[in-house]
Amino acid sequence: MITLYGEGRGFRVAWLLEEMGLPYRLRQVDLLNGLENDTEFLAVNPAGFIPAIVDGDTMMVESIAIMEYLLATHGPGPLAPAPNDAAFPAYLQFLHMGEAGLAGPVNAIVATKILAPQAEQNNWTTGWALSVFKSRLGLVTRQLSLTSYIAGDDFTAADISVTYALEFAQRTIGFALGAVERGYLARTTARAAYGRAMDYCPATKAWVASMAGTD
Ligand SMILES: N[C@@H](CCC(=O)N[C@@H](CS)C(=O)NCC(=O)O)C(=O)O
Repeated sequence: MITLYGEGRGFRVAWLLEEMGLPYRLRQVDLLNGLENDTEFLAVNPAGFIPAIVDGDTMMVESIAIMEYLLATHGPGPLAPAPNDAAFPAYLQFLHMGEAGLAGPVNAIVATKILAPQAEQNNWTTGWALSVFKSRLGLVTRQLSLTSYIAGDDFTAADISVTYALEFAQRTIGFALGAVERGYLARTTARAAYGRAMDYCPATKAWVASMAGTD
């Protein structure tokens, strides 16, 4: 049985596991209270960030890498186009861009908003991070004006990566998405596996509920 440590970006992993029908258990990790005493988790990821997984003898961090691992070892199935599929380049590009170009830069803004002294909250770096997010979002918009999903006409794991990033930007920095992205999120988040993952991730569910009406 796969153990998933932590929600946050662990939601991507839970959603993928639900899509793939793989059994797993969620082990909560509290990053803000008593992390230093959570020896079980720190043995898995001494760097102390989430998500992480344990699958037999395998321990991994980085949500996108975990998704690629799960698809390669327990799949791939329809969520990962094969290299000879015309959708493969866009799939790989947006699978990674969801974190590297979208959620990652937003993280810098969120951390600054939460942790930085008041006088340092609107600094050059957060402006730069926002401009990186917006420029990559332009590529998402261009693709979604051509196809229903981010790598073509079929839902793939890249949609899990990008959907998480767009919702993350909405919920954390109140980023106002355009009509194309909002229509896309309506399609991806209507999936039964998204709903099951949400039901299994209480912190994410509570967070979303607390945001209701603020999107
Ligand atoms: N690139 C990583 C980012 C992981 C990340 O930033 N996780 C956040 C929660 S979603 C976290 O643990 N932050 C605390 C820290 O980095 O120390 C991934 O995709 O898994």
